[in-house]
Amino acid sequence: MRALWWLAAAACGCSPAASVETEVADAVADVGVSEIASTDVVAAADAVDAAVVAKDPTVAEQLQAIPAGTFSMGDHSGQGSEDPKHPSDELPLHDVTLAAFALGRFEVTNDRFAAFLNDVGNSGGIDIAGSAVYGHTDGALYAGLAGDGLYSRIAWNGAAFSVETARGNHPVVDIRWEGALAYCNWLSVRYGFQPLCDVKSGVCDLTGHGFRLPTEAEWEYAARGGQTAPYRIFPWGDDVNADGTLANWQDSLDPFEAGALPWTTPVGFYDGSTHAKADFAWPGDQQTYATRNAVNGYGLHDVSGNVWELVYDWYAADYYKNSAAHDPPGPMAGQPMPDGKPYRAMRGGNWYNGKEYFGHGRVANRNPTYFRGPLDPNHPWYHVGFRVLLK
Ligand SMILES: [Ca+2]
Ligand SMILES: [Ca+2]
Repeated sequence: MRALWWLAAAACGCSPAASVETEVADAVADVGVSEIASTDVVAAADAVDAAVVAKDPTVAEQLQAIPAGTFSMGDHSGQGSEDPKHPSDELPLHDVTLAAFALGRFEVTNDRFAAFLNDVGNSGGIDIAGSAVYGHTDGALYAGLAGDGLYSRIAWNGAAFSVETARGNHPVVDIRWEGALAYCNWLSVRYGFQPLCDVKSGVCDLTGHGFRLPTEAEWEYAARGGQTAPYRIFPWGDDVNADGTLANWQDSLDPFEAGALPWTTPVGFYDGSTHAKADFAWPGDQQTYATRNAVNGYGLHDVSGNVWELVYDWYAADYYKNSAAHDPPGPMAGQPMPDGKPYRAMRGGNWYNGKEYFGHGRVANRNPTYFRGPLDPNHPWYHVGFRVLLK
């Protein structure tokens, strides 16, 4: 992982400079909002990559430029009715046109989220109460911590946040949508942008330049990795991952399905490598584990499985009937779920459940956080994370 990271940084041809955050902001600001071109996003993403490498050489928000384009959003395989809890939410198919953006190649990790908490904690941006972190000014619950019963691997010792050994490169879980927004705002400020999201109101400026969560449309478009002729079921194609070596789904037999929960895999695990226990300290008995390469056509890892990925949108089952055709922002309000409350959407499936539904990991699959968040019958939120978007 480390070697690949440095190679990727070197390949971008950009040299980390002290003023690189300013350069990034300038690079993005120089292009018109409505006319932002994929090449400009590439330059911005590479520059941010370089800035991240310069500041945080161990782990970083590697960003992948996603070109502008049009695709047919929804269920192309006829499997969108498989989950009886929300059977028809992937139809009708509808064309969506998106401006270019950049998306994190990986789910946000425990190390990165702990770095965020330590940084904003040092500046008084958060409050800690029990085993939970709240925003200081917005009062929102951002994340749970170790000891809250929801299997966070980030701990607070009264002075600093730390991550349990061998869990740093696993995706963060037990976070909330508001915490993801706050993280994106932190990245925006860190790299020279204005924060895009008002955590309290839950509104993000979707046309502004900076970091935020992807919309459902941006997520699905990126998840497909350019596969539109024909459309495919999964980020890698139509292979149903019967041997479990393409993605971390429920009972996929990876070497992390033992020991302490959550049974996440390190981000980027399914890259075609044969991994060694000695390198990962996994709890399973296997000395080696051969993965297949599940990186999608745009270079995104773990799009299917590992952790659910929160998106910006409210969840509404009928949204596809009246979605905007260009850069749809999602419904104005969430559809009330059985408890009467609206919920945000999430994508990509997870390690914990949905075995009968391909881990909920089809690229078209939609899911409200209702079922896997607070209303999960067992352990809410321990399978929910996110990845960031830069636009
Ligand atoms: Ca698994
Ligand atoms: Ca995922």
